[in-house]
Amino acid sequence: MKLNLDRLNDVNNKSMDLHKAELDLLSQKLDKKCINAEEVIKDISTLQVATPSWALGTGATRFGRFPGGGEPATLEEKVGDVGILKQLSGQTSSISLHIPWDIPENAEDIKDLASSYGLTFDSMNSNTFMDDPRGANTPNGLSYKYGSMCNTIEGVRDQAIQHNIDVIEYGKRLGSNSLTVWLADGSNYPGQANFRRQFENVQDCLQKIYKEMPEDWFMFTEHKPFEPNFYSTVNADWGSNLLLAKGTGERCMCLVDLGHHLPNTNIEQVVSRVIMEKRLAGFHFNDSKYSDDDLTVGSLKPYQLFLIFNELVEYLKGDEKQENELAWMIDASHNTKDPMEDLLQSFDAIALAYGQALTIPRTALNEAQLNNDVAGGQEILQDAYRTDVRPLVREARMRQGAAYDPVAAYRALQVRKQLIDARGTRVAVTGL
Ligand code: AFD
Ligand code: MN
Ligand code: MN
Repeated sequence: MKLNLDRLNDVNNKSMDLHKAELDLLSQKLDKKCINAEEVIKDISTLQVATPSWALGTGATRFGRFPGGGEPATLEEKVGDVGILKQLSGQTSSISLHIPWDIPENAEDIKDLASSYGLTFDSMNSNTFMDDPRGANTPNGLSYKYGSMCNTIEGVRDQAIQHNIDVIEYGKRLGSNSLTVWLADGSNYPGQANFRRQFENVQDCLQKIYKEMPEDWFMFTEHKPFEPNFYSTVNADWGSNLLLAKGTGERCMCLVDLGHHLPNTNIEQVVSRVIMEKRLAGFHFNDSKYSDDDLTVGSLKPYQLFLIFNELVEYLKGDEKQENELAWMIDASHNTKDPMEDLLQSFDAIALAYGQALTIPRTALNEAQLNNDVAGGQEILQDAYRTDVRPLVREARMRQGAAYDPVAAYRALQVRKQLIDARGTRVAVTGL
């Protein structure tokens, strides 16, 4: 389904007078800080965030799922939904698939469909945290119950390696160039497993998968402190992740999922460290109160998000570059919201944090730090954070033909109703 852009323009036009006045005033304010609003708008426009195929349907917890209507039942429909998100936000132009939840049976057709919406395929996600729902594994007795790559049984490890190689093959056909590996591997009880053996097994498997990747591909390993294992996790933190990445190969990078840190972790410092080592893969954006809650980006800790983007802008505007382009993706689960609205809110929050960080006068910040001007440094950051940069984000969106206010436009255009009319109220999404 494609949206009628004339109607979108009508909705946008209602806000245009106010928008122009606000943009003008903000540009003047930024000018005083020697920040060029035009450049910030251009930078915001270039930040494209991938949509995960598993976030397009209502998420679930182990206590149940409360689905909405009109959710995508097929990969084709998911691609169509990302197309709508692109039209409304101008902030997403790729889709990230999870195998085996979204197997592209006919890769050429799916690729063509995606490009008809202006979409490409982002990182491919493997899944060895559950047995293949198609029942491929269990008849052999090769289950991931006690881990995949960390498993003591060689056959299970080989199966996990082969699965990842299969995922790379799907990705090659779709034009992707990276594999994201998140492992549930770990243990639930002290005494269950040997930390070192588990780590070495995982390292060995990653090396074997790495060898099968095309030379222009990157591997992203994603750490997480706990869940589904509650005593230990093999790739538990950024330190373990960095060890694994370095032990795997030059093109193995550390992915930072914002929800995968214990409460109060200084994530912006983690980001700085990983950048320092030239190993940052990119992000899985979300927000959380406790850990891995998978809530909407920026809904709880927008200042933290801004501080993370402060580190990123320092990197992006600096001279030292990594080999890989940073990968930006949302990884969230929407239990009580319309997933499309949640994603639109997330793109907006990311663009806002980026926009705010772009308005930090970096020379002045550096000087404050060198002179130990503690209050001064804080003033500089907070002034940028408290500047309402929404006019810049809106302008960036509208220059791409997208909405002034994506959620309001989504509602005004009655997108969910149109999807329900087309697909009915059935629910068949795959994912967690
Ligand atoms: C996990 C991770 C990871 C994984 C996803 C599956 O965040 O990125 O692919 O959930 O839904 O917690
Ligand atoms: Mn994630
Ligand atoms: Mn997660």
